[in-house]
Amino acid sequence: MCGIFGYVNFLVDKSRGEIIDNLIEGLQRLEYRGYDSAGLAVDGKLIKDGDEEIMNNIIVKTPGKVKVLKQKVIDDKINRTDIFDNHAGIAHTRWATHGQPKEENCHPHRSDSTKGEFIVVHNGIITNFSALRKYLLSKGHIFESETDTECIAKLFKHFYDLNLKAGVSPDLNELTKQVLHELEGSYGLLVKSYHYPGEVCGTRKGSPLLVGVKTDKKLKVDFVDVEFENNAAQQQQQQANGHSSLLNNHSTSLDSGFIPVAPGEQNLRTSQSRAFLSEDDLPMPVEFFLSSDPASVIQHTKKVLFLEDDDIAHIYDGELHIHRASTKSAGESTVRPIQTLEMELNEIMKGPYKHFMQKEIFEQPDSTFNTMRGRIDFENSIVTLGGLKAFLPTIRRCRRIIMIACGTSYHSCLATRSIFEELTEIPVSVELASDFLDRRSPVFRDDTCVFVSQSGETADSILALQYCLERGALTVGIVNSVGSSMSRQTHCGVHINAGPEIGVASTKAYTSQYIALVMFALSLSNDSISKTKRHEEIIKGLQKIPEQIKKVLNLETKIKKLCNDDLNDQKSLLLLGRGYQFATALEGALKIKEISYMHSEGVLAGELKHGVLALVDDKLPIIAFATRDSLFPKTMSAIEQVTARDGRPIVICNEGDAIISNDKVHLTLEVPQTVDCLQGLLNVIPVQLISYWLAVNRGIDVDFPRNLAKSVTVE
Ligand code: G6Q
Ligand code: GLU
Repeated sequence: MCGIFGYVNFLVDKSRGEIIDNLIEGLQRLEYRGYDSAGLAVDGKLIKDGDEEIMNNIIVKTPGKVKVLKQKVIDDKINRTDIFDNHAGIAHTRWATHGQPKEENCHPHRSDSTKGEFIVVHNGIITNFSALRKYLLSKGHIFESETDTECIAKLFKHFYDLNLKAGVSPDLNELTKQVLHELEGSYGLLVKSYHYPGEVCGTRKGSPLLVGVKTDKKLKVDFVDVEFENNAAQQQQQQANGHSSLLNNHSTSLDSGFIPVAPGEQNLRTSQSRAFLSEDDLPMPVEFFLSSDPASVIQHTKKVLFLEDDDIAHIYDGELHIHRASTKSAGESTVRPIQTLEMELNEIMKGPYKHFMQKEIFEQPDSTFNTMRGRIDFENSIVTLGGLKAFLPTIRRCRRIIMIACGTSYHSCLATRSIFEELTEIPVSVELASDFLDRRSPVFRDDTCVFVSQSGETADSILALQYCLERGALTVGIVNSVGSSMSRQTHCGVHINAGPEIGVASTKAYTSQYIALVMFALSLSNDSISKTKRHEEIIKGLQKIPEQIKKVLNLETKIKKLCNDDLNDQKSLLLLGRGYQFATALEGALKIKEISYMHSEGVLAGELKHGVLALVDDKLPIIAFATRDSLFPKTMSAIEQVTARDGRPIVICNEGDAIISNDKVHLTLEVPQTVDCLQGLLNVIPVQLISYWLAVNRGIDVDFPRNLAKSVTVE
């Protein structure tokens, strides 16, 4: 989990300063993905190396956030004025998996400390790195870091040298294929090398990567052909020699067993990249941006191409070529579309807010509206979800629905499970993706598996998705990020349209996922006459939600004071809820602990008496959700149990509800009333604000809480 960013200019003059600024700005927009270290690599100047002239590299890297890197670039007095009309720069913001955030572990990593022939940035985990490292050490490579990534850089040099020894000067794309053949695990990675000036290769497996394209002129076609390898002969040769991988073959016989790039491949520079030629079929000025997230390229271009797993994007001479690391299988797409992003730059700017999290909390009247826009006909009480329509009959016939997600997204499933079951009369189970996989839970062809994710890239959820696909189940994605792995790999689904969520603590995605799931349940049951009244009630309720959220947001001043006066110095906090509000309690507790680092626990009110009550005294702060629904009397009895032990709960109740004599309640936070199954959409807002203000009061960098990252692309 991290952000990678690359920038290539061709026939567009750029100074080194401008190139570095592009890389740093790109990293800043990716920082939410990982922020323990940052680094970049750009070209230096031509130096003599024996008879040869080579371009040396400038690598700047440092633990800390991108602003520390920015300062380091200034402190290191990197020359900004040299001009390049063709250049490839790469950059990285890290969330460490192997090796602490120390300078030597920061990316980029290099193949060797003398010349830095190959330079790599990587997102993900190489699971066989220990074996590769051992092998490469035995071949004389000297490691400079504790990371798994470094073995990738070393492998590039290793294979490059082996090819040269065999008399072949390999193409960067072919070399990348040889390296990928050795890697196990997940990666999004970029490589540059002075052997290939102005070129970059980017590839992915399990971690996101896309290419943004900026040209003055219109592209000739809005797709790029996939260049499949015609490697039958080479494969046969490999099989004959038993060359499956270095590690299977790491005896001394390696060098003799090594198969260099096939001679024909070295000059395989056919111009199949039709999109990038001008009218007269000559290359045109172009800039390419490689990134983990479209939000970081939007300020430059809206034209992007999302890479698939095993794609290798090879950029050189102003062209983008897509190759495959694996051989072609039947039915595989032969093109990658260049899409136009709908996102606007202001959606990823903080505007007047101090933090993205605050902005996203306050965006909820709009984001919830956008989730419903064009999908609900409020006048006739009809819900239409275009991405699901064709699949509804199959889903209605399914044996059960399994909702699978992690963290906040899991809570949105819990929050809507009951209304799903009530409306569809199909049994619904809700699973944490990691636990679901650990159990190897049985899944069948007549199951419908619903995957809920903001990023659409969460490794646990993607693995669970692959598991369900392999077992033939129908898969549905409820996803925010358009173009993400999950939205592409599921059979059908709904984009929640909440807009980019950048704060690590998920807020607006939760309320939009919640609404998308309710709309899903409504459309599954829209032909049921017995449910008509309930449908109408829920749809009327949904219509009012954006305005009601606005009202709840007015509680901010009261909440700020509560945090300042009463909660700031506390060590622990309980949240009590039952029925629909149990999910709200869990979500509130997650928000509070991840952002303010205060221990907090969501407790099912009915479970209080089975143990948790022992914690209650006159000091422990407790937040209880006591809005009106059928379980209200039971929630009240839980509150009585608390007050009888001198507890003074903070109660979230409906407007004007004098539910308990004032001296027993510490404070009430009143929210408008809505339909029972939607009440959680309003009740969660005060706890989002509590977590935000607790964190601000404690001086925590709200958008970048320690040890976390927005998109968890590692298992
Ligand atoms: C919560 C976090 C986190 C998130 C999960 C799942 O504030 O953002 O719990 O919900 O990591 O992420 P996705 O929704 O992107 O799959
Ligand atoms: N595994 C690599 C490391 O620890 C990459 C981590 C990341 O994705 O940021 O350096």
